[in-house]
Amino acid sequence: MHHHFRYWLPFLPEGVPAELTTPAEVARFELAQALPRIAPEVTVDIILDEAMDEAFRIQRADDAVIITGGQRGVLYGAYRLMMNLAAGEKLPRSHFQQPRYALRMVNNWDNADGDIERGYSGRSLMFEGGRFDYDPVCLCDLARLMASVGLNVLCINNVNVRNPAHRLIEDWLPELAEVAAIFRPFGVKLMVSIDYAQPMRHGIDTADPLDERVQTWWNEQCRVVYAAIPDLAGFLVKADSEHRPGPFTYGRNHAEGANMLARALQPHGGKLVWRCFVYNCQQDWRDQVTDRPMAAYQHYVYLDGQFDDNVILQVKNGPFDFQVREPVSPTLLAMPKTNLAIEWQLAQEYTGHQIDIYAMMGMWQEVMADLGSDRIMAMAAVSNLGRDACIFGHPFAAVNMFGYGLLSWHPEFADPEGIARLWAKLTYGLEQADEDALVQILLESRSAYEKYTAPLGVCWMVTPHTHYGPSPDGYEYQTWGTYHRASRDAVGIDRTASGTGYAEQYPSELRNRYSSLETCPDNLLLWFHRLRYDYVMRDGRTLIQRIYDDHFEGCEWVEAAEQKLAALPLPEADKALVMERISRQKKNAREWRDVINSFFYRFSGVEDAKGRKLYL
Ligand code: GCV
Repeated sequence: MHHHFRYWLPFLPEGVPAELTTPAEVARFELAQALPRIAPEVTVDIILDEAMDEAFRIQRADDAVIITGGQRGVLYGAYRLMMNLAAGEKLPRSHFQQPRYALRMVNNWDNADGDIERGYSGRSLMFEGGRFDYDPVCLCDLARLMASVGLNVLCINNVNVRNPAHRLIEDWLPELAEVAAIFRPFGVKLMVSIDYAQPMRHGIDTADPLDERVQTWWNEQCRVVYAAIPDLAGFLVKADSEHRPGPFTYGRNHAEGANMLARALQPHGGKLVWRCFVYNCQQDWRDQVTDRPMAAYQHYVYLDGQFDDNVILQVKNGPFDFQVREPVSPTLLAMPKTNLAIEWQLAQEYTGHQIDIYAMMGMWQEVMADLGSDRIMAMAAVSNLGRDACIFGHPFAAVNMFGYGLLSWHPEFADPEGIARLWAKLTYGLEQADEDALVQILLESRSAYEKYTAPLGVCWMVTPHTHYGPSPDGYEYQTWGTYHRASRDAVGIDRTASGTGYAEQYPSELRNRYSSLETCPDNLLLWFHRLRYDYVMRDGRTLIQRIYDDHFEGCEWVEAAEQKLAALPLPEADKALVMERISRQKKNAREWRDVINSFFYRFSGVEDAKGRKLYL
């Protein structure tokens, strides 16, 4: 199978020639090849209005269309128009769009040795063997995919910066500049993850942000970097997190740490994106007071207002770590004087490794509803791309990158069904009934996965390290702060005021919603509460029966989905891959069902009310 990276853009058979250097030129080239295929009667004029920057207006009089915008605006407008026409959507006479978020980032977790941390689509498209190693045509196609959904920043390496990736901003700058030149015509700027302790590789015996030698080193290094790549978007930093170096070593806080780097970037227009994934990863499981999800709030909220203007704090969508079900991170709701970015994970680390089908739009919608779109100014997502023939690993995982682009452009466009349908239409152009079947599978996939894995927001019952498949006690006696504390009577953690107090980190509406058993959503019950197995749920079932039922239902969904997929007329290569993956998903789901149900059966001793098989 080779997709040639077209995915949701099958009407663009030709790659964009390397000679084209501006987004407007790319827009014209793309329209010229797409229109004869999707709408031969339509003619398009492009009018540049630099002041409009990323915004665009599409005006239509019968078959004559005018796209007006800045350089990037006309490119986004052109892709938008092509997708509209290809999907047979009706165009309004005049249509204006501008992005809600200035930075719409993709974060690669690619290592210089070629593997990808939490990558499930093969090896890196960027690196191999400790150096840059890429196919420029592929990168160009990737840039096109990003631009087609409005994504404008690509951080090319893992936040865990391992030797020799630190060389990216040192002696690899000429190559980095070549990569930047591939992405530039698509309006995509590069970003680089840096090692906080990088000056220590150069004879400086500290990385203390208040030490003048450290500041001087970064100031000078930024000058060198920006001489090579004047439009580099900036740096991404994981500091004091999971054994990464950071300001805590020197008794400094994260505003001091981030601002030092931000000031080195500032003269060049660069941004400093600072991740807030900071918690104690060496907790004693006996410690019932420390509650890991509270950590980011404790480390950052008191610093609100102290970060420089070009600092952006990047906070994961939930306070743990990309679990199947998490409430919105309270840190995102508590820092009105700070630039914030939300971080999603398209890579399906805890959500099925791109073997299991898992469309994320429903999660985004729920989180954004609690967050509100104006708390943040940027979005980031960990990439799900790799070098496999299908760069998304699973053909359907493409919907997550596609949808993420639309979401980060403007949450107004993030309605789950709209995304699934548009993606399905563009990618496969199926008959209506088949499209409906596919869309339904996508929209139900998250809930199905949630049902057969850890129950009701309990999280973390995954196999340690790999994070695929069940292991109910895998993390229970470890140092990661990830406990369910199941006993023979009860499971879950009380995170209300009477417990760890985590719920107190929320503004009153969410605090009340989660703290009360009356209003806490079922799917977060065990996140916020410790409940007995005989606790009676709103629908009259006991907690233990709900756990059993969900696991049987989740598994049945996969079995039914396999049948439906078998009947779908997908292109041969996709079909083969989809069927291969769903059979693995079925195995996985059965394993989850039986392991989790047995786990709770053994503790509780309660039989399934419906008499289904549980394993002692
Ligand atoms: C890049 C989780 C993942 C790690 C990842 C980390 C992070 O802990 O398992 O692989 O490291 O999150 O987001 O920094």
